[in-house]
Amino acid sequence: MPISTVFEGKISRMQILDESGIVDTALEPKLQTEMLDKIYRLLVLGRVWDKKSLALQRTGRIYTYPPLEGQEAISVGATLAAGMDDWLFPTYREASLVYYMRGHPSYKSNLMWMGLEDGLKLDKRIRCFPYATPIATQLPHAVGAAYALRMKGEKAATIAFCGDGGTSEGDFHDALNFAGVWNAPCVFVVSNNQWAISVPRKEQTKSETLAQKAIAYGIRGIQVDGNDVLAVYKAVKEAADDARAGKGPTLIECITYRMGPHTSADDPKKYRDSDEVERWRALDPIKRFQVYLLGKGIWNEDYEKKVLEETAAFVEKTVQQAEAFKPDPKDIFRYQYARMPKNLEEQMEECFGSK
Ligand SMILES: Cc1ncc(C[n+]2csc(CCOP(=O)(O)OP(=O)(O)O)c2C)c(N)n1
Ligand SMILES: [Mg+2]
Repeated sequence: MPISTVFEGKISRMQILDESGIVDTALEPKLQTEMLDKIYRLLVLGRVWDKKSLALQRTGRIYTYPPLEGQEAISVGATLAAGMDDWLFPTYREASLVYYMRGHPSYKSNLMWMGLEDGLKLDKRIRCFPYATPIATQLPHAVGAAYALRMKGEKAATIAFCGDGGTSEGDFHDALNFAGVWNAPCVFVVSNNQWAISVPRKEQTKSETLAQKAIAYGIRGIQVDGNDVLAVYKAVKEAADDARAGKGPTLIECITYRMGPHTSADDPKKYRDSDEVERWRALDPIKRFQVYLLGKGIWNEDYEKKVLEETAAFVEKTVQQAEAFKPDPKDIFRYQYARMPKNLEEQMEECFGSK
C-alpha cells in the first residue's frame, strides 16, 4: 500500500499597513474619516493612559499595573470589530481599554488597579466579562458563553483574548477543542507579545506559529501583524461575522511586542536586551497609523497636538474621579457570599453598628 497524505495544513499571515505606513489597498477596510479619527484617538488614549497608570503605580497611587504599550492596536482593532451584541473576555493587559471602549466609565478601570472591586462591577449592557488573573481561564468561559448564546438564539459571538503564554495552558486547548466540536461562535485573539513574563515565545512551544494550533482542533487559524490595527480589525470582523453566521470559531494570532515590563513589579532588563526592544520600537502601531492618516489628509501637527491635549485632559479627569471615589467598607462583607450568612451579618453589625 502506498503511504498517502491524509492531511495538510497551512497558515496565512495578513498585514495591511506595513511598518512604514504603506497600505495594501486591495485588503484595506473602507473606513470613514470619523472611524479613522476614532481609531487614532483610542490608540493614543491607550498609550497615554498606560503611561499615566504606570507613573501612578510608581508613586503609590495605584497598586499594580500591567502595561499595554506596544499592543494597543490589538485591543482597539478587535474591540471596534466586535458587534455590540458580542461578549468580550479580555485579559488583565487590555482590560482597561476594552472596557472603556464598550462603555465602562474610565475612572472605574483605575479603581480596578487601586484594588477596588467597584472597578470591576461591569454593567451587563457592555457585554464584557471581568478579567481573571489566572491565565487562559477565560477561554473555556468564552466557549461556554458562545454555546449559550447560540442556545438562546442570539446572533452574537464571543471574543476571547489571551497571551502567548496562555496558549501553553490546558484551558487554551480545552477551549479550542470544545469550540471546534460545538462549532461555537467564538473568536480567540492571541496577543503574541513574545514574552510570558521572563519566558520567551520559543520556550512556550516548538510550533512555528501559534495560529497553527487551530489546525489540530479543526478550526480556522490565521496570523496577523498585531501592530497593524487595520489587519486586526479586518481579521476579527471577518471571524466574528463567520461565527455569528454559524461558520464556527477562529483563532487569530496577533504578532506584537510588550514594550514595557510584564507588570509594575517586573524588571525586563534582567531577561531581555534593549536591542530587541529598540527593534520592535521601529514597528510601533501608532507611528505607522499616523503615516496612514497623513496620507488620508487627516493627520498633521495641529491635529496631533489637539489629540494629545484632549487625551491628557481626559486621563487627568479619570485619575481625579478615581481618587475622589469613596469605597463602602461594608463591601468587604457583602462580597463574600451571594446571600450573607448569619455570622457575617453579626460581624458586620458589630463593626458598623448597622447592616
Ligand atoms: C494559571 C496561571 N499560572 C501562572 C500565572 C502567573 N502568570 C501571570 S501572567 C503570566 C504570563 C502570561 O503570559 P502571556 O499569556 O504571554 O500574557 P502577557 O502577560 O504576555 O500579556 C504568568 C505565568 C497565572 N496568573 N495563572
Ligand atoms: Mg505574552
